[in-house]
Amino acid sequence: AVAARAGGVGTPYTTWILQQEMQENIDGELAVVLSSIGLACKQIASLVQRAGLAGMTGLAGEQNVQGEDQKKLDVISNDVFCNVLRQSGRTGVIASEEEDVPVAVEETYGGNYVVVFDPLDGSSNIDAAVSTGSIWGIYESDSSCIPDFGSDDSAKVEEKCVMNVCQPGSNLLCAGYCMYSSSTILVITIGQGVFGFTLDPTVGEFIMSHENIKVPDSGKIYSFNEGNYAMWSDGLKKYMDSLKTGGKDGGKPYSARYIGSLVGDFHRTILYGGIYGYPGDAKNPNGKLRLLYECAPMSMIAEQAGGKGSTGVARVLDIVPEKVHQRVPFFVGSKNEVAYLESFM
Ligand code: P6P
Repeated sequence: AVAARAGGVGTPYTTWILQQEMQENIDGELAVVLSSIGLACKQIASLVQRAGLAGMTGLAGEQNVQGEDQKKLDVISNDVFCNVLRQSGRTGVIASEEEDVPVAVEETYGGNYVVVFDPLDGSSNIDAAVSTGSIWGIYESDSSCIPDFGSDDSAKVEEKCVMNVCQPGSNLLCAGYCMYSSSTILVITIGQGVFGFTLDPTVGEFIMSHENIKVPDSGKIYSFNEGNYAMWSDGLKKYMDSLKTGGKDGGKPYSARYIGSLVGDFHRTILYGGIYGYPGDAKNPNGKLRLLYECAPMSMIAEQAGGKGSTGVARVLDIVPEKVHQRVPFFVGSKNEVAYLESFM
């Protein structure tokens, strides 16, 4: 008889979820949400792979709450995530980069899960077929924020939903991303290490390819948009200049790698080591990336893999969001590079 693998390389994502439930690392409700997210990622992977063919590149003619032109695939990917989460019957509130305000899923609302996500980050790269990704985080619903749909007016419902999603990243039960690149890789943590699953298109299932990912303690790669150098703080300029002459311990200068798509830059950083950063600058003191559905989930993954996620002066996971689309300066990757950066800030 083939012994049931204990969740090692080669394990299908669906099987891994069931194993986590059997080992009581997650409950049945969360297992359903994780499975639904896997479905959303497969659907988006299929759309992204065919974007140029199915006439889905180009703008959707609208702007999102960030004032960014929405690409057709942004809108479609958001619909995909919202639909699978609603249909999972286990999601109470969803907050998306593409939604102005969090959305209460009324038919099942009540003590279920809060899911925050960026359905297709880096979508400005779609027309050039550069890697993009979906990012998500899952929280326990805060029972004190559950609207009373019978008596609360829409403003009260919205207020309670915002309170429910504005939880510190340290509360995250799960964080993950799916990278749509030369291969489609779903990376996830439920608080017990980080696992990577590569989509096998011949089977239509994610298969574990990376067991217990660990970020190297150091890595001589930095990933910043140096076009913003002139607007950076003196401390950050000194840090970057140091990396170009070997960094804290000297030696070989660091290499620059910048895709301009968070999920691609992050995935390379946790596998190869080094640091990815999107600092604040004179024009945008809080940088560009959003705390709730980009920096916090990525920081949970980084920490679970032995790395660090920092604003330069604080641990990202300790920050309590005040607004759903709040931005923070973001530095993530090998603990030595991030700690060295913090010493300049
Ligand atoms: P810049 C993509 O638009 C994104 O949100 C992240 O995926 C990416 O890391 C960053 O912005 C790139 O920003 O200013 O370097 O083009």
